Amino acid sequence: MRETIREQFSQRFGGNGVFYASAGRINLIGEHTDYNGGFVFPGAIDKVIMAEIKPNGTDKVRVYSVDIDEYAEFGLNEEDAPTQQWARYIFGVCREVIKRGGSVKGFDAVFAGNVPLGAGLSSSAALESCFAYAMNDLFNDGKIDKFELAKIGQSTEHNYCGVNCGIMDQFASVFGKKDHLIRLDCRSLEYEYFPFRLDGYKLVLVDSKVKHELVDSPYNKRRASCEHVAKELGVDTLRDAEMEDLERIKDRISQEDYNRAKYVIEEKQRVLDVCEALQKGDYDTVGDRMYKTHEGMSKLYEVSCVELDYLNDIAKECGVTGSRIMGGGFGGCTINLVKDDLYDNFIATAKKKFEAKYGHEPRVYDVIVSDGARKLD
Ligand code: GAF
Repeated sequence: MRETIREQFSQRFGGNGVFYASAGRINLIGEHTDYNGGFVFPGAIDKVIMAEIKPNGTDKVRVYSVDIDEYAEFGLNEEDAPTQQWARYIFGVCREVIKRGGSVKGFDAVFAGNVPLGAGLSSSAALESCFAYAMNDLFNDGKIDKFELAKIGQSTEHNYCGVNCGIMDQFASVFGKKDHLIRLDCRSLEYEYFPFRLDGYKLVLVDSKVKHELVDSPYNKRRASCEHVAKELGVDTLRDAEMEDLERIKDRISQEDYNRAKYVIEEKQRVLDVCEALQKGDYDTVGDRMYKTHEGMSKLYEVSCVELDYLNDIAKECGVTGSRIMGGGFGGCTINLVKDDLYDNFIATAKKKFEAKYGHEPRVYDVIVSDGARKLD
């Protein structure tokens, strides 16, 4: 990847720039809890976006995406975002740095990546944090702290891409650390690194390669439901709600909103259970909570789809310790905790059965928990 970027950079812009990278993420548990002020348990992975960047002495940004084979350029004083979605992420990052009083000058960039798109591994957060990190290093003497870098990515999603996401993806991309998951309290942004080395188990992602259109922005609707229930309860976020509180207002809210809130309240506790179980090496409890999360995401939060439910059923049949849909939902991957000796059978069965039913094989990624945003030597 690096050679291709370098070749494209010197052909298009001449000379050499500095290399930066940032990573996609997994999340062991804690889905849709981030924007509810709850806990999440993600980590950065060994799938990255890499960029070569060089200041160009103008007020223009010129960028080429190797994977999409498209070029975009925009002025730093322009209000209008570029039309290409991928370029909007970079435009948004520049605007957000400037909005916070930081400095961005014109630059040339070429980037490429191997974070699968639309798989729920947060390629967009990887792109945002790669450029946020680079803007900080190149134009701000590294003075923007890592919390702010994550928030720059999150605000880019809110203000330039129409997704009212929480902080999890950008936080994991920026703070990711090799062989560690991050237990993040999304209300206070206090975090703790948990060593993550699986003994006798593998963590594998099975990508349905299905991406259901997010017509009407169901993600934002889920968030709105949660905020509505929190308001009815008189609390800031569902982090402050328990099941008894929800039961108390049951008659005042719709069944749908009740279900959404119930899922979030239960998920909050599951994250804490998994963190504790992981420290004890109690993989059965970790796995049990993963299956429960899947069920909640499917039946209560309704962000799964038939293909992912099917992958989850196959995992269960194959004796996989834990399996669940990962990320925002509506397609993408399941994350699976599998005993080493069951791995081959699980993968073969998942491929065969899924293809027989849906006409294509799912893609399989073994992931390694790795470092997040960084400058490369
Ligand atoms: C997406 C969002 F970007 C995250 O903030 C988070 O809400 C996640 O969905 C669900 O846990 O990845």
